Amino acid sequence: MQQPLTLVGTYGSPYSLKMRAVLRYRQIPFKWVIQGTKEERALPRPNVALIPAVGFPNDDGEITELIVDSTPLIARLETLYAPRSLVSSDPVIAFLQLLIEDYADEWLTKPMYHYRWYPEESVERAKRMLPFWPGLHLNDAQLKRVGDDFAARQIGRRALVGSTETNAPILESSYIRLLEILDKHIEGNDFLLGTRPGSADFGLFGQLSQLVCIEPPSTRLCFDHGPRVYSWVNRVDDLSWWPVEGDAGWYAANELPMDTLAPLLAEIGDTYVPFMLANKRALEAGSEEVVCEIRGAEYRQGAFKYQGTTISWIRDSYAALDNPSRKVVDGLLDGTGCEKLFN
Ligand SMILES: N[C@@H](CCC(=O)N[C@@H](CS)C(=O)NCC(=O)O)C(=O)O
Repeated sequence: MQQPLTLVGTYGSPYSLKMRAVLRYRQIPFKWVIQGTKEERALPRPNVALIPAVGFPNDDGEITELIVDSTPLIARLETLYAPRSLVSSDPVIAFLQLLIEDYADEWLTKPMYHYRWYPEESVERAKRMLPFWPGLHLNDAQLKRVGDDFAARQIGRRALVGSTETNAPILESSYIRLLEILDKHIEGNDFLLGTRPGSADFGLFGQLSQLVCIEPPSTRLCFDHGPRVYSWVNRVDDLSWWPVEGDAGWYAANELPMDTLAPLLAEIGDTYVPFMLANKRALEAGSEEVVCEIRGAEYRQGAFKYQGTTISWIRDSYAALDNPSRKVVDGLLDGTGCEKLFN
């Protein structure tokens, strides 16, 4: 029998739930370990202090190292397990998966963090929820101390992610537009790019697992602007039952439902793209601040090194497309704003 992987994460971590949903869908055996428990402390430290962290067992079933970062982890799983792959053999579809996944991981995470740590209602709720995940038996005094400390630390990081008073309308309207776009898409489709899920679905799922299910203000918005998204999120959490045959189930590029995908690409082109480009420019210029225009409004935040790396993944994957596939991708992205990533 295959030795199970170990997945360290927690319920309030979008990337952890993304990773857990991938493992469930792919029917890869794993053991879920909640961050901050004694079971987690018995494991080796991961290469970077982040969750999710995945432990790959050696031949004796021992976990000797834990590795972080969901996108490369998903790619590593592709090399280890064949069934129920997240990657289409069509390079066009594979490229779109990566682009949409990165939008979710690097942009949608901003509204996610914002709705958790900006509205007073969310903060009060988070303080009474997050500490119990690792410490179910905390008493009331411990709950207060842990909740207050955690909230103070996370609120202190808000500006790093872009959750500031001036950016608030940009992040909030971007989340609402995404709900409306996804709601229409889900009305006619099971997943983003096929009748089977790919990394785009799991990336969106991760952030939405928090936005639509945990924080009260963003949950209310979901029912006002995209009620189908709520059930879709419930579903993607565990797709172990979803039937998949071989490589079947991906849309061909010429049968993509562009009536609902074009608005999604345009939304990505309006938000993620100007931010990612400005961030890259800031990093190259050695500037600490990113300033860009998003749908006519000024957006500011600190430069972020990691997103300088993920934009390179997208560019490399675009550069690796064969000529006919690149032409198809160019046709799909033309006029959405996403093409600016490659100019
Ligand atoms: N790019 C990483 C991001 C992981 C990440 O940012 N994890 C957050 C929790 S969702 C974290 O561990 N933050 C460090 C902390 O809270 O101390 C991935 O895709 O896995």
